[in-house]
Amino acid sequence: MEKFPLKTALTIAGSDPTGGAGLQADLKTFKAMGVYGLSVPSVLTAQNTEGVYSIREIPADFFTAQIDTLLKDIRPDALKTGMLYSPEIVDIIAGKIREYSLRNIVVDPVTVSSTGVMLVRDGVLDAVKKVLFPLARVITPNIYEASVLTGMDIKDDKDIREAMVKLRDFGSETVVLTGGHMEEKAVDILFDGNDFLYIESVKLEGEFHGTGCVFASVITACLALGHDIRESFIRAKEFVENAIKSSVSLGAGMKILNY
Ligand code: PXL
Repeated sequence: MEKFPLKTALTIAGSDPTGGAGLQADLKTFKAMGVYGLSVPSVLTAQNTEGVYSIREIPADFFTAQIDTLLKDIRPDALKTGMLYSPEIVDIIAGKIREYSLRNIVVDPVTVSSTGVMLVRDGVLDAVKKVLFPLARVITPNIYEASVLTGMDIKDDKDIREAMVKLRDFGSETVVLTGGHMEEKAVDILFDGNDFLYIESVKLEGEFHGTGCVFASVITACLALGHDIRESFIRAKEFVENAIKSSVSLGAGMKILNY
């Protein structure tokens, strides 16, 4: 019967049947963080630990019906977007964020799978940049996505800082850049418009599926719980590091984070 103080977070993302990434990973992460997970699939994938084999869109009218039906009833404390396959879906989400006055928006500009398959149609990243970034509290591009979004060739720390300033100029409150590497360290960086906060960890050997999704989901859950962005970032880094350390090989391909 308890309704409060349970916090809720909504993920709008692609379905990944392995549960390593996408909507299923987001839901698991919300649960692990003590937040109630809501979910609307934006696209379906046929995939296993070795790769993404096929993608099916959710028709725009049915996507809209899922969102409206849910949001007329429940207002989430935070919203994360992941794989969005068409520019049309991106526009619908931006409209619904305004219509329902949603807050604590985390935009993960998903572009390619960990196995190198394109997860978006042409024009999606541009649409995400133009209409979703200005509504976001946090955007979480990795280095590759940051290069595509800024048109920069990011080689060193100076480039990283320049790219993060450019990314924030697209309109989000903050930028978190994931997957940077310096010597033997894995580095994630938060830029809030004034300061850069670097968090380093030891680079762990292996190929892991879903690290970006889980990272952005922890941030989303933390925002739903009322933490500030800095605290949410620190917790996300720690959570993903631990989940990588206990990752498992369930299939023949990439390891899946376990938590
Ligand atoms: O990790 C990016 C990602 C996001 N969403 C879905 C995915 C993947 C990677 O494979 O399948 C549904």
